[in-house]
Amino acid sequence: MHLKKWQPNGSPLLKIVCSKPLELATFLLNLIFTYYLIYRYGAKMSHNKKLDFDSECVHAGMGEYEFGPVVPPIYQTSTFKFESVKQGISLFKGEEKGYIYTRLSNPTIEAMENAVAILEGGHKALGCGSGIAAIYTTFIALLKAGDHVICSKSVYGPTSTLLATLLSKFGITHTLVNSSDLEQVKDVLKPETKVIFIETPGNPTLDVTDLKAVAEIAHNNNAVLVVDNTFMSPALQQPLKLDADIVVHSMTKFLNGHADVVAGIIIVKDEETYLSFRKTLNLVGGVIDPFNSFLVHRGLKTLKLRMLCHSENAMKIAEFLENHPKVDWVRYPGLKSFPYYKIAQKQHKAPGGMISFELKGGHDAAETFMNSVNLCTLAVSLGGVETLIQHPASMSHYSIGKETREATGITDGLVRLSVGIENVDDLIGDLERALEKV
Ligand code: LCS
Repeated sequence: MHLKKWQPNGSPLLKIVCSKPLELATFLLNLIFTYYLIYRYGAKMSHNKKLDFDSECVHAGMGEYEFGPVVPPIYQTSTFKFESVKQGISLFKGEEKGYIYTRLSNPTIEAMENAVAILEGGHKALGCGSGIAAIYTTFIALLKAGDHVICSKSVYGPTSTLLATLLSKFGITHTLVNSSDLEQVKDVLKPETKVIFIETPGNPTLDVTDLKAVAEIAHNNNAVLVVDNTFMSPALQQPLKLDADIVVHSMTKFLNGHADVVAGIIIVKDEETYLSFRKTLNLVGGVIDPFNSFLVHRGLKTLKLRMLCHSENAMKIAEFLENHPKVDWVRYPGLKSFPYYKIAQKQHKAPGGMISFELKGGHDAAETFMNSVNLCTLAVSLGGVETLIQHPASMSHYSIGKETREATGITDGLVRLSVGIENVDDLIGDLERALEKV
C-alpha cells in the first residue's frame, strides 16, 4: 500500500509493479537465473566450439558433476531413483530432462557420446556394446524389407556376413562392390538402394574410397551414406565433413586405443535421425555400459597423439617392408606405390597405423613369419598401443568364405599389421628377425 505513495503520476506500468510485487520478484529472479545459465554453460559451449581438435580430445564431453571432478564419474547403476511418481511420469513423457534407466541413457555414457560426436563433427552419438552392434543398429534403423544396400567389398568380414546372413532373412538385399571404383557403385544402384555402406580404408586391403564423390552418388539416389571410420578415427578423417550422413566405429580399436574394451558408436548429423536411432537402439538393446564408456572417454584424450605416432611408425615400417627382398608387395596409404595414394593424401590428415603386405612364398612364408615375431603380438583386432599382427584369410575374414576373399583381394598370404606406438626401431628389429626365419 505504501508504495502507492511514490507513484508520481499513477502510470499503468507502476500500477502493475505495485499491485503484483511477488510476480515481479519471481520474474526478476527467473531472468537472473536464465542469464546465469547462459553465462555458465552457454559461454562454455560456444567457447568449446572454437577449440582445436587437440583440445577437444582432452575436454570434449565433460559435464558438470557433484564435487567438481575433472573427469566424468562412473555412474555404475542400472537405474535412477525418481523423486516422485509425478517426476517419473514427466521423465517418461520427456517433459523433464533426466535419467531413467541405463539402457536408455546414463551420464557417463552420455559424456563419452558427446565427446565422440564433437570429435567427428556430428550432432549426437549413440554408444553401442560393440562395433558390429553399431553397424547392425544402423542397418535396422534405416532399412526395411525390399530395400537394397551397396557395401564396399573391403570391409570387416562380419559386416558383409551380417548383410549376407541375418539381414537377408528379413528381405534386405545387398551388392558388394569395389567402392574405390565409382563406376561400379553407379552400375549397381537401384531405386530400392537406401544405404551405401563404405569402409575406408577398407579392412584389410586398405582400399580408399572418395567419400565426397560417393556421397554425391548416394544423395542423387536419395540413399544414405554410412561410413565405417574405424581405421582412421576422426583424428585423421572426418567423413561427416565430406558429406557422409552417418559414421560408425568399432571403438574397440583406435578410439579407445588400449585393447581393453569392446565397444561401438554411431554418430549422426541431426536430431530427427538421432531420435529414430535412439528408439531403435533402445529396442535392440546393444548399448555400451558406463565402465567401458569411461575407459573409451579416457582413451580419447590421447587420440590425436596416438594416431600421429601410429602413422609415423607405420610409415617407416611400410618403407622397410617395401625395400625388403622377401616381401612381395606392401599396401599402405602413405606409400607412393599405394594405388589410392592421391585420394588418400586428400582425405587423410596422416596415413594411419594399418599395413597389409604379402611375403614371397605366400601362405607358408606368412605362417613362419607370424610365428616368429616377438615384440609384435599375434592376435586379431587392431588400433591399440601395442603392435598386433594377424592373418585375415584364416582369422578376421575367415567368415566371408574363400570366394569372396579372392574377389576382394584378400590372398592367403596377406598379413595385416596394426602398428602400435612402441619404438619403431624395436619394431623393425623384431620384423627383421622374423623375416630371417622365412
Ligand atoms: N568395423 C571394423 C572396420 C572393424 O575392423 C571391426 C572389428 C568392426 C567394425 C567390428 O567391431 P567390434 O564389434 O569387434 O567392436 N575388426 C576386427 C578385426 O579386424 N579383427 O578382429 C576384430
